[in-house]
Amino acid sequence: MKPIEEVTSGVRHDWTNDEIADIYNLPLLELVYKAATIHRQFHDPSEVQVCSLLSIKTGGCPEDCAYCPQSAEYDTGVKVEPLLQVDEVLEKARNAKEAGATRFCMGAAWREVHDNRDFDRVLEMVKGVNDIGLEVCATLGMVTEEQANKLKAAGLYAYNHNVDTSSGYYKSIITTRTYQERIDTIKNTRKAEITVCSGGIIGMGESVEDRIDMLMTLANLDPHPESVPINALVPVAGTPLEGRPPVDAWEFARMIATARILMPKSMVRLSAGRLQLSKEAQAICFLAGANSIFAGDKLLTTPNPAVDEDRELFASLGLKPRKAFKEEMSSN
Ligand code: SAM
Ligand code: DTB
Ligand code: SF4
Repeated sequence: MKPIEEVTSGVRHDWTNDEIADIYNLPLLELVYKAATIHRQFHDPSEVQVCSLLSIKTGGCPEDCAYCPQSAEYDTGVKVEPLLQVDEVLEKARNAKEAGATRFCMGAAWREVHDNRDFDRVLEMVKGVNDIGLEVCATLGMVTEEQANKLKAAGLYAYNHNVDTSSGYYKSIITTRTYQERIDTIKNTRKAEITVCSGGIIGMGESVEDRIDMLMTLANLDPHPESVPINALVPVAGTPLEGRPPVDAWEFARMIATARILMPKSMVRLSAGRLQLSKEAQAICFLAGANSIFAGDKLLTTPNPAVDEDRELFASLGLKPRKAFKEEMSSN
């Protein structure tokens, strides 16, 4: 094994499985220390990006993602709703900005984008949110390069499309689209010069090997995704994963720390699952290099910590919200 200083120096896109496993399996405090050290080289450790999430089209999705309360395959009690109106979305965006968010992410329960009036409406939403002065992000399922170009022209800053898990475990979680299709969508958004937001979920019954494999996929994208959401499964009644035990906080911290070491310039987002984490566990994650969260009491359909609670947490830890549009797209 190479000394860790040698392994971790600079931004690399040629990580091997063994190198990542050696990092992931370091004694936890050693791992957190290394990650914190790298975090400080590339970021201001007192800054955390505050993102707001809004479901603009809820439920009734034709995909069968085993974790997802919005799949039409499962009876989860999520009400199917049509695409929101532009005005409604812009009002939520203004409220999010007032509450301190700098990035606004709009999610649609779609398998893919279709070139229809709904897409035109989403383009209007993107334009409107951008005009408000927020970093606009969207997660709409698969997109072609042409659709990505339209989103870029409307002012889209980032596109979220997660790889979710390892290529091997993926087939146990989703059967209605392939891993390669996910990678292709990421490439299409990259070609359109939209920043990439891509990460995954832990706690779905995957092995540590699967987690390492997923991190290798992300860390060997060139350039790295500018933002990497790490989600802990929110088990939802009615989905095939409803009975999964909660993710161990130390495992979550290991994922965050390893992602930070592998992708030193990227924003690492402590995403879904924060309600299952204590304040102390979240603090370890921030120390280990997490520098972005979703704020607001709802994610897309599931609950998230209240804004006031996060404000208190930031105050206790001496963290401050990061400004919008800060030095992304720079040789990740
Ligand atoms: N339909 C689009 C897609 O799948 O790309 C966009 C929305 S989808 C809800 C966005 C991401 O949310 C998924 O890729 C998954 O990583 C995450 N997600 C969905 N349900 C989740 C859950 N129960 N727990 C944790 N993460 C979840
Ligand atoms: C991401 O990685 N996590 C967010 C965002 N990207 C779109 C979504 C989390 C969804 C959690 C389940 C729900 O609220 O429906
Ligand atoms: Fe649909 Fe996205 Fe949920 Fe999969 S994760 S079922 S594609 S909304």
